[in-house]
Amino acid sequence: MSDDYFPDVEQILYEGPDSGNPLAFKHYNPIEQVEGKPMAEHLRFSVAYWHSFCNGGADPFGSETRQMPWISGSPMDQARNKVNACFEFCRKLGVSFYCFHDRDVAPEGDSLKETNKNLDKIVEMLAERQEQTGIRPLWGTACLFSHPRFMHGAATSCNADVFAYAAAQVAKAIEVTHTLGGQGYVFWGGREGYKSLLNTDMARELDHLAKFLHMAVEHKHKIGFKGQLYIEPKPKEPTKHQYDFDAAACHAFLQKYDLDGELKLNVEANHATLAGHDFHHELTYAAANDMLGSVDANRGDLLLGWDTDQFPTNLYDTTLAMMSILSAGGFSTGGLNFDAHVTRESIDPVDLFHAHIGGMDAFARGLKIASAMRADGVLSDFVKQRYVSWDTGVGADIEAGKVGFEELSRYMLDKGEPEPNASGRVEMLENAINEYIR
Ligand code: XLS
Ligand code: NI
Ligand code: NI
Repeated sequence: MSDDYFPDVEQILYEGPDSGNPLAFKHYNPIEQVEGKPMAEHLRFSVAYWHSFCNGGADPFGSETRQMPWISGSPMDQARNKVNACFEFCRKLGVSFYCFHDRDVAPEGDSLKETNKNLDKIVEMLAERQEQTGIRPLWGTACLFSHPRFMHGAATSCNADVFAYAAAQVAKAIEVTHTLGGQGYVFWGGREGYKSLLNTDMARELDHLAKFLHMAVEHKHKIGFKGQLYIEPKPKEPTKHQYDFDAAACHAFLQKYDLDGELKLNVEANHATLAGHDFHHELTYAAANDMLGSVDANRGDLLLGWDTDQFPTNLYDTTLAMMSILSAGGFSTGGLNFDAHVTRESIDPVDLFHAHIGGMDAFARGLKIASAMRADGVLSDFVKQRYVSWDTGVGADIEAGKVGFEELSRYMLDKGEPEPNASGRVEMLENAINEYIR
């Protein structure tokens, strides 16, 4: 196994909270049992190929700042180098999953045929490295937003040929994900939205998007791919309005088009905040509707209105996220994918390790804190008690569908006034959480 790109970094190990070694885990101990399962199985960390091995630090105001040592030679040489970099990195970090777009792993050729050939060659190499290491895709996806052909969108393009091109590309991307033993496949609607309503037939575009997803479902079953399909909500950027706005909008769309049995949600922290929600809200909404599939673990900057894709470091957020995930029964096919890149001023390959170690430790602590709170029933006992009026009497009758407006009118006319309300105790609960975040 090659040791070419991170020669100064050894295997990252768990050294415990007292360790002063920046290249060690202080909290993430993959084999430590939490609620009857090793941490590694709870968290199912994944490295994002695009951010870690393709992102040179360019932003809308400036060019790349990082000279990544694997970016050298022809486009196909670079693709091969990236495979080596990815597997060396994941192996040393101790992460079993990676996520990729088709165009992150292999370059476009002059025709779709040539592009598919490039992809096949690199997929062969990925499969070999997977065989040697046991590392595999958490999910695959297709890049339907970078090339100028997708300027009006892909499945929602006004150009039917672009829809057809996107269909061919996604068919191939699902096949490749299947070949690599991927656990899932994600649809992020890169440019599925609009810049201006003045030139947009919204109803027609939404119908087309649904048709596209139905075709993908059909193809998935045809080739025998058992992985989970996900849709990834995001409200804006690059378009001013993305159709997959948030978890609720996606759920409504999937229900309207009878797709909710086939797709779940891949919830991203930074997309939640862009939608004006917090991460906890999006996770809770998804879980409440049995739609929580996987998570893109990152963080935005609340003072910047865009998808900064920073690494998660906020313990309050990771604790509440793990609360939602544990209450929903944990991940099955999904996991925590670091859809995040190091900042533009972090230019050394070792920074990738610091970033991931921090994110993994932040989620490990979130997991332990959430689990301790669950064991003590900190929030759940209070919430249960808060709804106690629904467990018997009129509340139970309403939930069981035994009464209507007529019965309830009679009941209240008799009684006169409802039972007095109890305090919501928000501050007490906030304090309780802080007692556990140590
Ligand atoms: C972009 C999305 C993207 C998806 C995969 O904002 O987060 O990275 O996760 O296409
Ligand atoms: Ni994402
Ligand atoms: Ni994003």
